[in-house]
Amino acid sequence: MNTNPIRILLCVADVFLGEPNGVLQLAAILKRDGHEVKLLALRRQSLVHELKQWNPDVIAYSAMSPEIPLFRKTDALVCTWGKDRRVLRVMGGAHATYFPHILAELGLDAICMGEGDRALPELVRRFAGNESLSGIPNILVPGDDPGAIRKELISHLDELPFIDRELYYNVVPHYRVLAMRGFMTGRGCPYDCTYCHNHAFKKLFQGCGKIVRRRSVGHVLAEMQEVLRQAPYIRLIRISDDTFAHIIDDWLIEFLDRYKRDINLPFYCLMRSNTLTDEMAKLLRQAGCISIGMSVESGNERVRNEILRRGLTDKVVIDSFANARRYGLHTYGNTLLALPGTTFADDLQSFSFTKRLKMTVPTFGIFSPYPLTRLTAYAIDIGSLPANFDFQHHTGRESALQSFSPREKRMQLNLMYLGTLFCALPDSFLPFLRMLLRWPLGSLYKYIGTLYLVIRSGYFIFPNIYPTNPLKLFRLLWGSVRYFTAPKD
Ligand code: B12
Ligand code: SF4
Repeated sequence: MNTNPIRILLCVADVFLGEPNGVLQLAAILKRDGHEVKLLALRRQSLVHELKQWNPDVIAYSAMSPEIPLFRKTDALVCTWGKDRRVLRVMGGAHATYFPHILAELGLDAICMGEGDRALPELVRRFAGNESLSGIPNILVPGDDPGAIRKELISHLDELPFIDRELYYNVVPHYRVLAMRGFMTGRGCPYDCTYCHNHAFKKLFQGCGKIVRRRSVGHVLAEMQEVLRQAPYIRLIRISDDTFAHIIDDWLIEFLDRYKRDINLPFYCLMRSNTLTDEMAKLLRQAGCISIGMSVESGNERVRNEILRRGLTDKVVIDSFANARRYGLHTYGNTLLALPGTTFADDLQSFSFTKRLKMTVPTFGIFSPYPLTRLTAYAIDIGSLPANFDFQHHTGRESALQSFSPREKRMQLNLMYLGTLFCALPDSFLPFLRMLLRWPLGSLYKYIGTLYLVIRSGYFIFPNIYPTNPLKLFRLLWGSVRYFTAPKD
């Protein structure tokens, strides 16, 4: 127990229908050390009010790259408020991990590259004791070389306390009625898809221990049981790992077996086509799985494997969705549009391929470049992005690539909004879709498409989790539509 409690304000840009695991994990650890912690969602709550009323000692930002403009404004307010105070300003999360220049750019006291579970409490301890902040693994302070700092991974995830969900419900009390809770059974992903952060993470933390780690089955189930005791109305468990069941091993067999026995609730998890064999689909179904997330990303085999490095033939993808259907698993998955090295014709091919898969809820997204990923480097190499591309200012939804014309960018956005709906319609509607794509009605399509997506996912992917009270239901649905359609900062 700490004798000198510190007040830590954990700031995220926003929260959505799922627990923000990273910050809730950090909160639980900091509280275990005796500190006071609050979570603030900047797009929903007043920072100024919180600063004045609560007077925090540590302002801890958790940021993704597109959120940086919002954090820049936030930090300016914090600096003004804190100019005569002793305040520690630290940033962690994906952006600080892959873009450490943010430390100097914002003049922060420290940033955290990678996992903060040990780093942040140690930083806070040293701040409280007026000790030097240098030399903490994963922490970069002014003057440090990002390539030279000591790095570490948490090897035994069971040593971490369960995440502090209450902080999340303090921010969004109306989400408490949702009959679904999310859990992570491990960290890391064994694959290297070029658009995702995982390969960059592996490179940064190579030699620091195992990247793909599991909690023990008992630890995960104990957390589920504790949450269910407090919220016995839960009807669905969401397993939030990047890829849940990548191999049928002893851990998975034990987990599925004990889950069925001790929890026995329907669950949703994220999968990858190569792992959803007939045997895997059957095992998941027997344990209670009712829906899975399984993305396609490109309908063109060459793009999927050469540009995205997914290592998935068309046949593997088609078979995996057939396996899901055979065992009654509803599927939710994303297909990326506007990829570097492709044309708008490839986007249309991706749409047609996705439609053929008969996915329950297919979604479409526009490729967005993030720092340190191979796909961003490729986009720069082929001249689709300038070498000095500013990740922190690309907050818009349309493609950042200069290889697409403004008209193509508009059609890609229209396809993103209308794709889910038209996948459910017969092929005879396709000429109508092509016509709609050309019209400048993106704002209208955005609302129609998002509403359809939210309702369809609610019905098939996350069933029975919404409140029956019409007012509460409306609030939740409208909240989702607003989250997806809100202008980016
Ligand atoms: C769940 C999730 C979300 C959720 C919740 C986000 C959240 N706050 O947790 C939601 C749906 C809100 C979300 C949204 C988006 N996401 Co997201 N998301 C994820 C995902 C899949 C899991 C996050 C997670 O729970 N990880 C597990 C926990 C344990 O790790 P963690 O969150 O990284 O936290 C640890 C460390 O980072 C660190 N840490 C984190 N914060 C802080 C703060 C401090 C002060 C310190 C010291 C340490 C620290 O300590 C934590 C514990 O070890 C990650 C991929 C991944 N596996 O991480 C992508 C990821 C973070 N998302 C990403 C992106 C791009 C987005 C979107 C921008 C996508 C989009 N185009 O709309 C949006 C943001 C929308 C917006 N606000 O504008 C990227 C970020 C890339 C980047 N360079 O920023 C990732 C890495 C996926 C990817 N593409 O590779 N996301
Ligand atoms: S399988 Fe998913 S989580 Fe893993 S590297 Fe590929 S995109 Fe990222």
